Order: sequence, then structure tokens, then C-alpha cells
Amino acid sequence: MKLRTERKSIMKMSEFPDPFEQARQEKGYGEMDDQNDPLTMILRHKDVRKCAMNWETFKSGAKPGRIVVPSEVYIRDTRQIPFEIDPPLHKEYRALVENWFRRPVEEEYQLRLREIIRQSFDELEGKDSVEIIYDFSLPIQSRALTLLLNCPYEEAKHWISWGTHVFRSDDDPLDGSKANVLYDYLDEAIARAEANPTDDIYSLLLSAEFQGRKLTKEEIKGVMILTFAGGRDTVINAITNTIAYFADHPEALQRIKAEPEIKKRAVEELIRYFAPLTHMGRVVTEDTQVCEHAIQDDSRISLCWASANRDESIFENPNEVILDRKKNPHLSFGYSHHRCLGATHES
Ligand code: EMZ
Repeated sequence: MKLRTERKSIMKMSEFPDPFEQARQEKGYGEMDDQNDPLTMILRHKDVRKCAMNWETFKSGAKPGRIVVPSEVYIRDTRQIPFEIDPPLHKEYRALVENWFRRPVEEEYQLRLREIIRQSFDELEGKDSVEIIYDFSLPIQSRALTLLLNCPYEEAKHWISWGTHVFRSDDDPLDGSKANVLYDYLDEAIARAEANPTDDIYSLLLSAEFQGRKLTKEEIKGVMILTFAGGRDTVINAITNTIAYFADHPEALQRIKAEPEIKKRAVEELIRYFAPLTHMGRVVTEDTQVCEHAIQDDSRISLCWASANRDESIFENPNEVILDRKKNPHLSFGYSHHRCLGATHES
């Protein structure tokens, strides 16, 4: 199969200009509305890091769904764990799943993951054209998730049918009905593991000890919703944009083949450039200031990873993909205690 790009204009399909450049340089922040709950976007690398660490002033443990952009307060009540929890409790919750999420660095896990990716490529063989998101990125994401959850491979078919977002409807940020499909699925999966413990993630969570007690069903669901939702659109974005990049730049693929030692750096660089998650919010706990801009108690800020990744004071030629970029402190996986649990997959 030949990779083909559809857009024939001057800009290549995989070219992402930086929409934050001017605001980042001039003010350091941007403003946007989101369902009448406006937010101040923090744009500079240094400020994003500072705010990410300051969980007392910029909290994650707000009303469930409020730190997400677009806000999910109208479509879910379940708190995602450990994502919507602040220190010191955050660490204890995270410890429940941290080792489990480290498994992707193991060789055996990587062999199985590679096999999933190979099979997904094989399915494209002989086709003239494919819809890359639905025929490739989404299936890979869901099949890889069977490994992470240690669930039967066949489950992936079911998850793929949910579409690119597991509980958010594609075109209406206020439509919460889709979420029930996931919630019902999780109720059943938890009940099954309770009746018949296996070595899957549900059984792990059901047997876990948290502060001298078992987790509640609501807590288990909170971890599972995050696992299903958090690593979905982000992974699909990363895979799709990478494929688009190689379609636009076949010479880059040749280079990586010829110089396998730059592979790791190339992965980091593509993740920096595409920033699969644009930003993540925090709720402000007191009147404060960022970049000399007043921010009110109980309003929202967002930590704009995509802008920080193009900060010219940190990255040389930030708008270029430099496959073997040496210094690359990108923030695509977040920063500080909430750094993405799934980041272990990049190895
Ligand atoms: C939340 C979020 C986590 C949110 C790291 O990102 O991902 C989004 O896709 C979900 O909608 O609920 O899980």
C-alpha cells in the first residue's frame, strides 16, 4: 500500500503551525470560553511547569469533569482516578496502578505489542486506500488496550465499535447519553471479575488495599473510565499524525530505518510536535496572578502543553521536526505528579 496525502495545498497534511506563538511571546497567556466556564490558557513552558507543580493553587480535584477542556461537568459525575485527585491522596491512588502501567517497558509485553501493530499493518496490505483513523489508529489503540488491561483480545472489537471517544459524543459536548454504554460495560466487567477473579485489571483493583480498606465500585470505575478515555483520542492522534508525517516525508522513514539509533528521539520529537493533547485544565483555589494577569478564585486555567512544546526559549527551531533533536523536554505527557501513566508505552 502506498501512503498518499489528500491535501494538495502548499501546506502539508502533517504540518501544524503554532497558533499560540504571538500570544505566548507577547503576553504568555490566552483566553477562551468553554460552556460559559472561561479559561486562561498558560502558554509558556516555564509557567506551565510552575502551575503544574502548584497543586494547592491550581487543583485537579475539582468537580468531576471540570479540568477537562471541553468541560465534562454536564456529562459525567464519576471522578477519574488518579487524574482528578490532588496530593497527598493522589500518590496513594496512583500507587495502586503504577506498577501495572509499567508493564509496557517489559520485553515480553513489547513483543506482544509489536505483534498487534504488525497484524494491524497486515490488514492494510493490498488495499488501495484506507481511512487511517478507523481502519488503523483506532483498532491499534483498542487492541493494545487488551494488553494493558490483560483482557481477552476479542474485547477490542467491542471497544472499537464505541468510536474515537468512549463517552463523549462527537459533535455535542453536552450529550451524556453515550457515557452510559461505557458505565454499563464497566459494571458488568467488575461484576464478572468479582464472581470470577482472573489476572486482569478489574481483579487487581478489586483485591487492592487502599488505606486499609477495599476500593469502592465507584473508585474502580473512576480508574477504569480514565484508562478507557485518557489513552484513547491521544493515542489515536499520535498514531494518525505520525502516519501523516511519514506520508508527507518518506525520506524521514528511510532515515530512521538507516539510523535506528535515533528512533527513540524521533518518537519524542513527533510527540512534541503533534502534542496529542492540546491542554489540560486546573481550577484556581484563590485569587492569583499568572504572567501579571489576574486570575480569580474558582475560575479555570489550562496548562497548554501544545504551546509549551513550541516555546522558542526552550526549543531551537520549535516549528521544525528534527528527528534526532537532542534536548527535548516536551510536555506532551504532562508534567509533575500527574504525568501520563501510559507514557511507558513510548519505550
Ligand atoms: C479524561 C482525559 C484524560 C477525559 C489525559 O486525559 O481524556 C479525555 O479524552 C477524556 O474525555 O475524561 O479522561
